[in-house]
Amino acid sequence: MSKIRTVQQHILDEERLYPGATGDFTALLTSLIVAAKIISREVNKAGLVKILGETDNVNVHGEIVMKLDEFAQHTICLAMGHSGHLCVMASEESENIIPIPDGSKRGNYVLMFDPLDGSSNIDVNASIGTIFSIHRKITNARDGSLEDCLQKGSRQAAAGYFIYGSSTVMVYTTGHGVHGFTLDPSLGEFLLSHENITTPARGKIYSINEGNVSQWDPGTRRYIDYLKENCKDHGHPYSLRYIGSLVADFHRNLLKGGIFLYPGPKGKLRLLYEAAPLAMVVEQAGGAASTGTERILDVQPTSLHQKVPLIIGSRDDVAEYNQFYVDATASAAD
Ligand code: AHM
Ligand code: MG
Repeated sequence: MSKIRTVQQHILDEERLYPGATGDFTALLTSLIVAAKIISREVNKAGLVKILGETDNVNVHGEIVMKLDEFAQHTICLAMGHSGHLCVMASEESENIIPIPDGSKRGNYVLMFDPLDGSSNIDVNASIGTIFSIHRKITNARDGSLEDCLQKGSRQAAAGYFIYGSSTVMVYTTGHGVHGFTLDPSLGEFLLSHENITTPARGKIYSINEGNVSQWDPGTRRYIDYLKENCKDHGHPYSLRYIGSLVADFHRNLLKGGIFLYPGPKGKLRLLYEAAPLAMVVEQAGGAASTGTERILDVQPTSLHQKVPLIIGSRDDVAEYNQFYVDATASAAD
């Protein structure tokens, strides 16, 4: 029989790896987990909204009902703003940095998050998720600033996501491997279900929105054609799997192996809330993440909502894509 471990026990054990750790980090993640449990509960009720008598934005009590992505944003801000461990937050759903409320204790960590990634999938019952990225404060003032948020992904103290799917799963890393926990709704606890996740060096899946083919650069076009036409090079055909919900596409490829692409020229996905945290997770699992020319974790953020091309997944697949991209760029220059 496998051991039963809660996520809190696991995080405490990880924190003990750092001499002089205060327990703040464990407390921070614990607050975030509470927020995710509340979001998970609401996500699970989403399909019942109309049946239970809610119309448009008003429920049976005449109260205004928030959209789920707004609800997720609000819940995380409420749970984390008063946790005492953060100096500033930033979210995909907020234009500017989110200060810690007046009167609340300040801490030494910075939280960046996408409260409900893939939220256009709510109505069709597909998996969606919350992505998070945690940095240490680098400025000296009591409150954190934009500078604290605009750090390279390689400096993240921790990163991960919650996926609200057939079950709710949390995946996180603090730089010592990647671990997954499944929420047992009857206990209200995340239990260790995926210890030390490693992603296959090469996969059999590619995930891309092929409807955008007319906007792709030549390298991406050639690479996708190659996966379809020259699959004999890999000894197996590649299958296309695309949900259109990054957390869900990423999670599947992490476990099974494969490559997810949202290519340039500008990309759609955000560096701070989507690309960097998932890049830390995938690298810790043995995979890779690039823009086509640069490691995602080395990209210096210049603004809060900066977008990047994101090529992420199995190590050899990402390396092969990078080669196609570089070769196509070089031949266009000739
Ligand atoms: P969101 O954060 O507003 O939900 O947008 C991001 C989502 C990702 O989850 C997903 O990978 C991507 O958008 C899908 O985009 P597209 O519909 O263009 O394929
Ligand atoms: Mg998103």
